[in-house]
Amino acid sequence: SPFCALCAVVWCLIHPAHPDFQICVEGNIASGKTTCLKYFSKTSDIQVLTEPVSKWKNVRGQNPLALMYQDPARWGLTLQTYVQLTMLVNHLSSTAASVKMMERSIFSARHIFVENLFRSGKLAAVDYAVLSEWFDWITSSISLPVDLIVYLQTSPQTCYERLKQRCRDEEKAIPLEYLESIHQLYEDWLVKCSHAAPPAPVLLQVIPADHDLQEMLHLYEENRQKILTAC
Ligand code: DGT
Repeated sequence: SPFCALCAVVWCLIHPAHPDFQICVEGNIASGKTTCLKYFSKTSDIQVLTEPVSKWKNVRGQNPLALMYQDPARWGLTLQTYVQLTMLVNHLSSTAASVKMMERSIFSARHIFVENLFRSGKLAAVDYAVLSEWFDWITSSISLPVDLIVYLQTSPQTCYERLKQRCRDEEKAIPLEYLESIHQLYEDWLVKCSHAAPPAPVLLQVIPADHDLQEMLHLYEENRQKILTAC
């Protein structure tokens, strides 16, 4: 009856479809997350959400990503505020698929990138405090479940070479040391669990990701079954 159809629409609006299983793909800059997501996007019933990097390069005509690389002390807070918003949107986006796979997360934005800016002296203590307050409030007030983290573990040198090859304008000035710091923070966060706990309870799947494309596709194929079993 029309009444039931109306009820169904209202019910769907109040309870947007949540996937049963949420996966975040994590790893250093140019570790191959996009290739990994592209591979899994071919699996039926997995919805893939890529990192909203195009938004960071163009928000109402402004490019906060480029500004952050030019002058992190001035624009770090601006970029991180926007990254946090776009990540929150991705965490909350509903999907009809039973598995959602997203590139990075609000957690790595905070525990890797904000932390790195602060520890390298490029984020003022007050900016760090404000970003941390936002993050703590968001993650304690809103349910952002993550069931599995796929960590693409690379050497910073490999990422540096891939970065030079892809030649993105914003990333031209990234030195090897930057990738080394990001790598160290990822290892501390996900492998040693020493500076912040991963979102709990979460499964961790580490995939060695220094290999060439062909070998990586092979590894994804091998890991696909493990990941789908975990779901
Ligand atoms: P992939 O596929 O592993 O090569 O990864 P991409 O290039 O698709 O994405 P990724 O992780 O390299 O991020 C794009 C750019 O955005 C890169 O220059 C790093 C930067 N980025 C990502 N998240 C954050 C963040 O939270 N803060 C800062 N400062 N930069 C970020």
